[in-house]
Amino acid sequence: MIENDLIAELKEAVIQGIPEKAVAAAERVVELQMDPVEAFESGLKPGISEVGEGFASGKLYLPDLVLSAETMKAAAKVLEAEISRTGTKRSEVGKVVLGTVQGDLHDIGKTIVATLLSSHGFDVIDLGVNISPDQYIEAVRREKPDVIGMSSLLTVTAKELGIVISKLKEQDLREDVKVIVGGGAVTSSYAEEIEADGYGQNAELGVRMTKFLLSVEG
Ligand code: B1M
Repeated sequence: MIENDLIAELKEAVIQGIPEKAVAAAERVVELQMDPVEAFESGLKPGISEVGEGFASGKLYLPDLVLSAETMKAAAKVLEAEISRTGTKRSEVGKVVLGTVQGDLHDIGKTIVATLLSSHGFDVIDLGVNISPDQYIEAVRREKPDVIGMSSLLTVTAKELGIVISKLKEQDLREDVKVIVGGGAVTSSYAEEIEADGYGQNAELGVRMTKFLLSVEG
């Protein structure tokens, strides 16, 4: 079946680090009107996970990781444009400030969460990567969001999530915003431990959690 072949091709392209191949497959996904989120989660993501495992076991090196990440980003851009194009066009249902925590430069997962939230009608302020607790606090004061979303991929940066929550409490801002956390370094039990309001194992579940916390239907 063409659809399964394309999913496999996306995965292979990321593993091999060939952006042209990944972009071509992503464009076919769009042409065939396949679900872009599904293509991201079932094609690109397992591809980059496999590369991550190769890196962890010493079979692959940092340049391999960089090349595969660039490949993934190139294809993700095509899918993200499609997610935005086909997204629900309606008045904003809530405001979300999003970022990857201090010390962490991984942005692929956070960006897909941002795209998906926007496509569901949320007003998303993407702060970027390496966001310090003070930057989150400033953004809460400035933007008055309903939700702060934080992503952490590194074990050493996961503690930053708790630090931001403590700072919110210190500054009497904790009651003003819901906090949702996600990323490879985070588990639901860790989210509970640091008293986040919600956890998203993937982008789709992150969006569902955001809607649930803000009582948004659909
Ligand atoms: Co990095 N890296 N990396 N890396 N890298 C990991 C995370 C690692 C697990 C790889 C490994 O060893 N197996 C490992 C961390 C180990 C650990 O701490 N336990 C690691 C390491 C060690 C490092 C460096 C230290 C390597 C070095 O320099 N020696 C370095 C650190 C740099 C830094 O951040 N300070 C580094 C660098 C890099 C690259 C720059 C090469 C590149 C990132 C490029 C970029 O993002 N622009 C990179 C990559 C690509 C990875 C892996 C292979 C893939 C990450 C990714 O994009 N995944 C990763 C291994 C892995 O994850 N399997 C690895 C795909 C993405 C869609 O998934 O981000 O989890 P994810 O997002 C998901 C969900 O988690 C969820 O939705 C998304 C969609 O499903 N989600 C949320 C994410 N955020 C959410 C927020 C929400 C809700 C859901 O609500 C707010």
